Amino acid sequence: MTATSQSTELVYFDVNPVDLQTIENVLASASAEYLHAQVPEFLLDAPRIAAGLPDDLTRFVRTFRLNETAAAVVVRGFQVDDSRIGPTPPHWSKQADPASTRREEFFLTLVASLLGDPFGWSTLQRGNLVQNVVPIYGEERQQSGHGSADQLEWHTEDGFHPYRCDYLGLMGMRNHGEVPTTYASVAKLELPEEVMQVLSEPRFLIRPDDEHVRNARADLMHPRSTIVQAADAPVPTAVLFGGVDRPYLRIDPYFMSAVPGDSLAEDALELATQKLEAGLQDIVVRAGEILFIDNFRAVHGRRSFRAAYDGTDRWLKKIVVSRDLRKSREIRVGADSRVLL
Ligand SMILES: O=C(O)CCC(=O)C(=O)O
Ligand SMILES: [Fe+2]
Repeated sequence: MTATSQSTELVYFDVNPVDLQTIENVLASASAEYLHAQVPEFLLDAPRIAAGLPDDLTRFVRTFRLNETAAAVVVRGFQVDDSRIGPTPPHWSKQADPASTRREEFFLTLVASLLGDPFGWSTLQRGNLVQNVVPIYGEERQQSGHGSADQLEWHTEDGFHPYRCDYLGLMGMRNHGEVPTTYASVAKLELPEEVMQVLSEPRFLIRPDDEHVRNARADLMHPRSTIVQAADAPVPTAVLFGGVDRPYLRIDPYFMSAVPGDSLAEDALELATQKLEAGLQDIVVRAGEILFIDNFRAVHGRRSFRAAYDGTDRWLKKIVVSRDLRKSREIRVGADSRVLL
């Protein structure tokens, strides 16, 4: 069963009990055959395994990909056992027992593989394809998935980079406090023709966020990293691109400016920011739910919250997906590598 909302372009898919059993069977056989969701053999076989998922689920996700019928979708109904997944890790690298969320990661990765190729960044969580979004002590005010006290300002994921993801998946492990993810579709961007025109021209600079930059600068193996280049000398880009009737967007106001001296571009960016801000809505990703965001058609962020660091904090698993991994070949060590340098 699905429920659609035209105005927000957010569509829900509710997994029914029969389909849930089908999913459990698929995950049980995947668990028997593969060590975890990041081993190359599993990723290679993912399309075949995903073919065993319920037809209405695969059709729903494939329609999202091909027809761009929504800017975000939520798949809900999958169950996560709060006691079995273990405590919320105090740090992304410190999950007490990585195997405790193996089942959940298989499901997230399988559904993601219906959208394209999952990949990672060497500068984010050491290239992991499935990441932990958890609040980290001392990072409360960071603009990253590890902040809490400050809201995470809405953004295009890795908007500074030409090889940013087409889709971003967030799966709830635990979210007792119902801390919302924020979301706005590009459809909210109704602005006068001349403003849209300015936004469609390469008159804007987007810089990488601190986490990417810190790790890129520390990586002495790749001194000419595209991330360091984007930090030191960002190349002007357009906010809007793609179909003129239904454009895509690339925007991250917190790390962004108009090209210095271009006051028209500055005004246009301000107007676009206001429109998206006004259209921002909350989506609570609860345990077992997966929110997929079309990173070309929507922005997302997170509301602020108070972290307790007692093992019960909000915990999401995150995955990023490319429709065509080949285009990033110049910054991967091999054709078969899924990690962008
Ligand atoms: O925590 C969230 O809901 C969103 C986090 C986020 O934007 C990210 O990790 O890229
Ligand atoms: Fe994000």
